[in-house]
Amino acid sequence: MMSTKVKTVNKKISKDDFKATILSDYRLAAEVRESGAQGRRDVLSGKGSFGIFGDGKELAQIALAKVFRHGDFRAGYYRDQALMTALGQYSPKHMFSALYGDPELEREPSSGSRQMMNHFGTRFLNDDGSWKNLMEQNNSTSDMACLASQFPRLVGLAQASQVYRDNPELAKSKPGFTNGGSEIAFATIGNSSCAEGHFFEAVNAIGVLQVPAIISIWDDGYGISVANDIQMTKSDVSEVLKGFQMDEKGAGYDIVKVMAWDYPALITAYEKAEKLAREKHIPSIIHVIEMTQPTGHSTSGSHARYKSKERLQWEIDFDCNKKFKEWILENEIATQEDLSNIDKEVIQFVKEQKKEAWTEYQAPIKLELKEVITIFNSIAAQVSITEIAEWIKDLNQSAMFGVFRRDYLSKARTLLGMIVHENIPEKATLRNFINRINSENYDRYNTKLYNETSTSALKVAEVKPTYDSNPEEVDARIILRDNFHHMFDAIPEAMIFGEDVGKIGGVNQGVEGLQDKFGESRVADTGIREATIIGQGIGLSLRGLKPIAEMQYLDYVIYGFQPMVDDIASLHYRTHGGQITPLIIRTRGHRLEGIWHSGSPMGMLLNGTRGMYLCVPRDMTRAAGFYNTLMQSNDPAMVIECLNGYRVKEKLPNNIGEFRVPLGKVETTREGNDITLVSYGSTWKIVMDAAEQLERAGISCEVIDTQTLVPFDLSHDIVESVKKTNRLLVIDEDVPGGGSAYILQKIVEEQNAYNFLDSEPQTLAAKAHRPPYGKDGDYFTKPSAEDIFEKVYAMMGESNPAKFPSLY
Ligand SMILES: Cc1ncc(C[n+]2csc(CCOP(=O)(O)OP(=O)(O)O)c2C)c(N)n1
Repeated sequence: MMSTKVKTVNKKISKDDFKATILSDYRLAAEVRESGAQGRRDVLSGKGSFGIFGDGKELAQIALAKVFRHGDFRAGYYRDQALMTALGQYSPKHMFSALYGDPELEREPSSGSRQMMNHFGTRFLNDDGSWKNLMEQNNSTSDMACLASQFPRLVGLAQASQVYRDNPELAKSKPGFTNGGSEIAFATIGNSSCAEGHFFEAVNAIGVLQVPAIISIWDDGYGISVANDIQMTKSDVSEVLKGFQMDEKGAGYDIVKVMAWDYPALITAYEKAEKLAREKHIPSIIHVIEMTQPTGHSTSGSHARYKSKERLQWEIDFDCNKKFKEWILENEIATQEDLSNIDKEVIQFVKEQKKEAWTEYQAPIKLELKEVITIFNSIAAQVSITEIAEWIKDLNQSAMFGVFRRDYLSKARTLLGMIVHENIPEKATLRNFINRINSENYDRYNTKLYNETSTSALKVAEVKPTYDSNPEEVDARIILRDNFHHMFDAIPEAMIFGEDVGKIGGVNQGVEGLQDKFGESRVADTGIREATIIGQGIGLSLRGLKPIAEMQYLDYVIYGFQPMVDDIASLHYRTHGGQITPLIIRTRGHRLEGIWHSGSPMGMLLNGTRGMYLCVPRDMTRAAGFYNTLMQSNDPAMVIECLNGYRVKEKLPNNIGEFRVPLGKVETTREGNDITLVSYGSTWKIVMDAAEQLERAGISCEVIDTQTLVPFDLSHDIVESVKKTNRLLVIDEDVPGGGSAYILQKIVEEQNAYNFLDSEPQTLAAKAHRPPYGKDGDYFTKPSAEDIFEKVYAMMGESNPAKFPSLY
C-alpha cells in the first residue's frame, strides 16, 4: 500500500502550491517517459546509434531532486534522466541532441556529444580554465559508462565537506567551493553494479570517514539480463549491507528501503537522509526497490528475452508513473481529465523538442553538404568520373533523413585522390573544403585531452634549485620532507593521504612530522583501498582542494588504475574542457627487490593514462620540484619517485619549497659525441655509470634524462643531440617494447631523428618477466651498467669492428 500523506519537513505549503507541485512532478515524469519512447523510435529509424533511457526510475529521482541544493554534487550514471531534468539541467531537447550526437556544446553541454547520450556532467570550468562558482549551481560530476566507476570519486566529493567544516578559515577563503561544509555528495547506482568491488570499497571508506554522502540504489531486479539472485548474496543489496547500519554512537549509515512507486515514502526518505547528511554528516543508503524498466535495458534488445510473462505484467502494474497517477486520483489531487491533458501536452512538447534538436543538429551539416555537392557537380562537369553522379544521388537521398559529415567527407577525400593529376581549379576548392572541414572537426572531436589554458602545468615557469657555496649533503628523503612542510605552510588547500602516510610519515619518511604539524584532516592515513584513494583525490580536487593521493608502491597502482584511466585521464577530454581534476598521484617504483617491489610498468601507464602527466624524476630534488610545479596548476599528474633513492645523499637546496622543475624539459647530464643515451628515473644513474666506463673504452656518450614521459621533450632537444652523435639508444627498465618503444617513437618519428642516424636506433629494457627477489634476481633481469656497456660497444662495433672487436 502506498503511503497516503506527503510529510514535508520544515515546510508548510498551501493546498494550491501542493497541487501545483504534484502536477509539475507528474508532468516531469511523463516528459521523461515520453522522450524515452520517442528516442527509442529514433534509434530504430537510424537517427541515433544507441539509446539508454531513464524510464521506470522517474519518481525516486524526482524525490531526490527535492533535497538537492545548489552546491551539492552528484556522482551518478546513465539512468538519471529524471533527476537531471528535475535539477533543471536537462530537457528532452538535450536528450535528443545527445542521441543524435550533436557536437555543439550549447546544445549538448555535458560533453559536446563526446559521450553517449544520458551521460551527464555540469560545466565546472570557464573557457579560460578558471573555476565557476560551484555553490551557485547543481553540480554533476561527469558520468562514465563503466559501472560503479562513480564510486571512488564519491568518497572525495563527500569528504571535501568534512575538510571544509573542519577548517572554517579555509572554507571562508573558498566561497565558490563550499558553504561551510554543508554540501552533500549524492551517488546513484544500479542494483547490479553494486556487485562491483568499487561499490563496496567506497561504501566502506565513506563509513570510516563518516562523510555526507547519500547513496541511491536504483533496483529494478536486473543488470541487463542477469537477475539479482546471481548479482547479490540473498538477492538483496541492503540486506547484505546491514553491517553498515548506524549504531547508537552514530557510526555507519542510515539504511532505508523504499518502494520506487511510493511517492510520499520516497519524499520522506530523502528528507530524512538530507537532514542527517547536511546537519550531522551522517551518510545514508537509500535502496529503492521495485523499480521497473518498461522498455528494457537499452535499445540493444528486448527484455522479453529474459523476463517472464509474469514479471513483464508486474512491471506494467507497478510502473512508478502509473502508480503515481493512481495516487493522485485516489487522493483527489487532480482529475483524470487534468492528467490526460498533461499527457497530451507532454507528447506534443516532446515532439517539438525532438524536431528542434534534429533541425538544429542537421542545419550546419546540410549547408556543408550543399557546398560539397556544388563542388562535386563542377568537377563532374570537367572530368569523366562516373561515380560522382552516383554519390550526389546518394547524398541527396540521405539528406532527406539525416547526414553525417563523414558521408560526404569520405567521398570528397576519395575524389581528391582521383583528380590529383587533373589540372582544374576545382581541385583547390575541394582541397580547401576538406581542410576546412577537417580543421573544424578537429576542434569538435580531437581537442582538450590536456588543459591548454593559463592554468596548465606547462605554463608554470622553471625555478632552479639553488645552493649555498658549500651545501650540506643529506638523505634525499629530507629534501622531500622539508619541501612538503614548506608546501603545506604555503598552500592551505594541500592535502596528502594514503597507506601509512599519517602517523609514521610515510614508508620512506618523506612526510615525517607532517601530520603532527598540519593535522589529520590534511595529512591522513587511509585504509588499504587504492581505487578509492585515487577516487578520494578526484573528488577532493573537483571541490577546490589540492590533494596528493599516495599509492604506496607503483606495483599497487594497478588497483587504482581504473579510476586513473577511465576518470582522471579522460575527464577534461570527455567533458570538452568542462571539468578537470588537479590531483597529484604520488608513488615510488622502479628498483628495489622482489616481484611486487621493483615495478616499472611505464608502457602500461603511458598507454592507459594519456590525459595525465607522467613525471619520472631521477632524484628527490627533482621530485620535489615537480610537486611544486604541479601544485601551481590545474592538471592531473603522477610522480614516480625512485624507490632506491631515499637514502642516497643529495645536496640540500637553499630554496626548498620554491624551486620548480618544468614539465616536458629534458636535461643533458653528460655531454658526448658518439652516441645519445636516453633514460629516466632509477636507470639514469646506471646509464651514467656505464657512460663513464664507455669513456675509458674510447666511446663518448651523451646522456639525456627525459625527466617527464608525458609531456615528452617539448622543445625537441633530443634530436639535436642525435644530429651530433648520429646514434641513439633508449634505456629503461620496463618490459621490452614498453616505455622505451614510446620514447623511440617520439624521437624517431615525431622528432624526425631518423634522418640523422648512422645506425639502427635501439632500445635496452628489462626482461619481459617481473624481477625475482634479491640482488641477483635484479641483476639478471634489469639492465645493468655492464649490459649498457656491451650494448653500446656492439653498436659502435658495427661501424668500426677494428676499433671495437667483438667482446664474446
Ligand atoms: C564495468 C562494466 N561492466 C559491464 C558493462 C556493460 N553493462 C552496461 S549496463 C549493464 C547492466 C547494469 O545493470 P544495473 O547496475 O542494475 O543498472 P541498470 O542499467 O539496470 O540501471 C552492463 C553489464 C559496463 N558498462 N561496465
